[in-house]
Amino acid sequence: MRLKYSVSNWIYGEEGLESLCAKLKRFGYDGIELMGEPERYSPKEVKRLCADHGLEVLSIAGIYPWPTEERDLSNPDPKVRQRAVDYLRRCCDLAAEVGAPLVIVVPSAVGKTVPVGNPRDERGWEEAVQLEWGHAVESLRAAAEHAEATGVLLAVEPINRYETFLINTAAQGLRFISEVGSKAVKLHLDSFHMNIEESDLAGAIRQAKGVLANFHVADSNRQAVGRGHIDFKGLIAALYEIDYRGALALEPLPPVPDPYMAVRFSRYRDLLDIYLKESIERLKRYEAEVHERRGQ
Ligand code: LER
Ligand code: MN
Repeated sequence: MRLKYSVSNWIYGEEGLESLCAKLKRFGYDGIELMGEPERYSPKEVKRLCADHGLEVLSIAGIYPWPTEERDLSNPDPKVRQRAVDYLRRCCDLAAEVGAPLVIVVPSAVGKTVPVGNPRDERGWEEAVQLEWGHAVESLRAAAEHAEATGVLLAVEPINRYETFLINTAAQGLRFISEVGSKAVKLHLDSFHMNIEESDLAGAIRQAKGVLANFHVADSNRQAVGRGHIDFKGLIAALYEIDYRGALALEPLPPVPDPYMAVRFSRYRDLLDIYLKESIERLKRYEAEVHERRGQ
């Protein structure tokens, strides 16, 4: 078995799919992680462009920028949650139509570092976190019914404490998934966030055996693989150990605090190209070394 490599296209902001597909193929990627914007894409056109370039849509990246009244799965307001569940259902439809196996889910939203109401005391904080956790579990259960019906998985992404208050670690993600209790709900991990939150990155991967469905790659400083200090060879060895069958989706970003802001800056496009080229060269070399060592 060999890992598949893709790039999450939201990092390129408005860049069109045609030029992006050509670029990814040239760099040696197998596929694309498509931005979860169902109104923006014609599934037929996406499939045609990918087929023309010999690429697959390997995942859909749900987009949850805070503040939002549309995409917050844990929000205390039931109308906001309902719209977020509807959004996830539309993402599942998009995934099914373009042949992608999964949709990434961040409950609640990216950049929402305090629960709604911003409680200032310890008890108020605990209660608000528990409340939003429970709401997120219910929202995922509702979305999972549709995921199961469309044959798509939902992959929950823990992100670091500076981007969410709710799910930061693989262990929390696994607990959340078991509370949801649907076979369509799996785990997604991201090396950049893991480097901040996990004490043992390879150990977290091993803990997720059988549940890990997708994986984001950026180095410790969110730059190209090799420009920070993450041991990617060790991570690939752990992925081999758990017989991981998902993809490695590159998600490096320019040095700005809000990831969704970064994508509006066209001056970073060339830098991202360099990151993507460097990253795949290094990852494939590490994978070849792991492969050889395991005699596979
Ligand atoms: C945000 O930091 C991130 O890692 C994205 O993958 C959120 O879905
Ligand atoms: Mn990510």
